[in-house]
Amino acid sequence: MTVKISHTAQVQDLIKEAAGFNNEQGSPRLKQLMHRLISDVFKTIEDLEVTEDEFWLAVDRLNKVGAHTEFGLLLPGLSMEHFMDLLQDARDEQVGLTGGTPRTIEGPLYVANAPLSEGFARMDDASEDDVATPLFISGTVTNTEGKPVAGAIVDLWHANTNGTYSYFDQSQSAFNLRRRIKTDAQGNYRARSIIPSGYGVDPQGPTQECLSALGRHGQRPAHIHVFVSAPEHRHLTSQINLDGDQYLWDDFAYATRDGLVGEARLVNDAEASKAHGLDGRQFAELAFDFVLQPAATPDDELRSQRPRVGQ
Ligand code: MBD
Ligand code: FE
Repeated sequence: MTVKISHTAQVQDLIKEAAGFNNEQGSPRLKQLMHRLISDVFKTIEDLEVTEDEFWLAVDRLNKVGAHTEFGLLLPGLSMEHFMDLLQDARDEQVGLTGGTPRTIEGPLYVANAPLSEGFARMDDASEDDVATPLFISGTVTNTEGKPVAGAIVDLWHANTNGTYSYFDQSQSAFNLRRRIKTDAQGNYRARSIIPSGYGVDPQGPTQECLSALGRHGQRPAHIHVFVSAPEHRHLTSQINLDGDQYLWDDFAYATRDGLVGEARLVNDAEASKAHGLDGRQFAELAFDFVLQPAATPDDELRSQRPRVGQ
């Protein structure tokens, strides 16, 4: 019978010491979490006979992920951000909190404090007028009883035709394809934008290096992110994933969900095009409504405290 070194009293004491159990300073919560993490890593190393070379390779790769600011990208790729949603869904169901638009992951590319407008916003800076298909987005925010929610903030962000996001792609203008729109008295919001392309992980970066070593791609379907918030309603973090994309149900970040698929319907109608101020060319329409749950506590109205750009 082999004795597990990680289970000996000596190593158990060592883990407690390393996690700060032998002092009165610091954060009790961090100590609890770190104790568990160190224990699990030790078990993994011992059980799977992790070699010294593998251990230091992992350290090097984690350093690279951090140096490229890609932890917010790698972890959704390893399904962890989606798992947080699955956990919250299960907790909600246990207490009978159902209904409303499903949540799905925020992802790493939000920028806070996008320009705010009433009822309507044009989201694109016209820089892709020659190559992009104009997209008219519209919908209503209601509560779970079907009543319109006036004054809700619909905070939208999405990629350009290259699949890249302003701020992170410094070649784009500030807040391009990022807007906050307040719903009107009927709960309606409208936006003019462009059809985004799907997103792909930087093929040269450490996240794709890891995904490739797992035999996986780093592609997301074309999608539009959204936060919807309103007084007395529960904050919603979600996305509209566009129907017809080859990655719709093969998303490296596992964000597509039933109820979150939208159709950007192409319209070839010169009159309708001109009515939109276009020159008669093709455009697309996307109708998408959001249903908010009631907030049980004031905290429910707020998004997570995740550190974000721009706030
Ligand atoms: C994205 O655009 C995205 O939405 C997610 C979840 C991860 C990486 C890029
Ligand atoms: Fe995205």
